[in-house]
Amino acid sequence: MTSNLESARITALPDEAFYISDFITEDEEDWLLSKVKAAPLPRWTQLSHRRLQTWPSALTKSNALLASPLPAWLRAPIIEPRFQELGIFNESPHKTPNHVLVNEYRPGQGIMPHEDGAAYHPIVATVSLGAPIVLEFYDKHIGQDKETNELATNRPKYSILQERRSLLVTKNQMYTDLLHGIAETARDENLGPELICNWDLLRDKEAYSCGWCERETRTSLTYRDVRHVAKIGNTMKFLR
Ligand SMILES: O=C(O)CCC(=O)C(=O)O
Repeated sequence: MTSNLESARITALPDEAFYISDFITEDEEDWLLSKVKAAPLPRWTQLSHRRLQTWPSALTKSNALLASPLPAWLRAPIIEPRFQELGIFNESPHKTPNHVLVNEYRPGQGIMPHEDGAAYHPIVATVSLGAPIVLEFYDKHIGQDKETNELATNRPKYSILQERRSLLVTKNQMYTDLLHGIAETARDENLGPELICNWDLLRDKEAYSCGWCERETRTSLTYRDVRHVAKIGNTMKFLR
């Protein structure tokens, strides 16, 4: 694994995105997937196109996080020591992530283009498990393409291929100015250096030499720093 985030920069993208293809080992991946699987069923929220675990808890209506540590299996070895060594959350208010969404996508499933919003400091660090997937970024502004008359948001502006065991970090303009989503498809297509912005940073380009990749179940761990953390005692006082 690289010890220098700068060498992982996706230079084709605006400020800022980084991709590390071998962020965790195969054994760590197996262990993390076993931890995701071991979570009791009520931990999962079944959505129409994916299922989701929220750690340590969902945000309140006012977008605050009730103070509570992340479970040990989401901290080591990902945050401690790897994020710390790379300084990934050095500029965020708590200098460390305090919230993790675990998303599971079966073939054909995805997530509509969306933004993560102001509840979080503008940085997301995503560890991918189980299978590769393409994450797409779209302009926020819905405009009409003069040549095709298509809505501009229909076509992704940038595509990033996330291999299993990789880390993707997006921050600043990549976070604030673009929407991101994952297509609901059973196969990611047109894979190659023209479309995939992080092509040069991939671990195994050969695997995509046919230009497509059949989807398999892919799980993501998305680490963020919620700006507003409420101490439980203060919240109780407020409720009274
Ligand atoms: O699974 C992913 O990589 C993306 C997840 C995502 O967009 C989100 O949690 O907001």
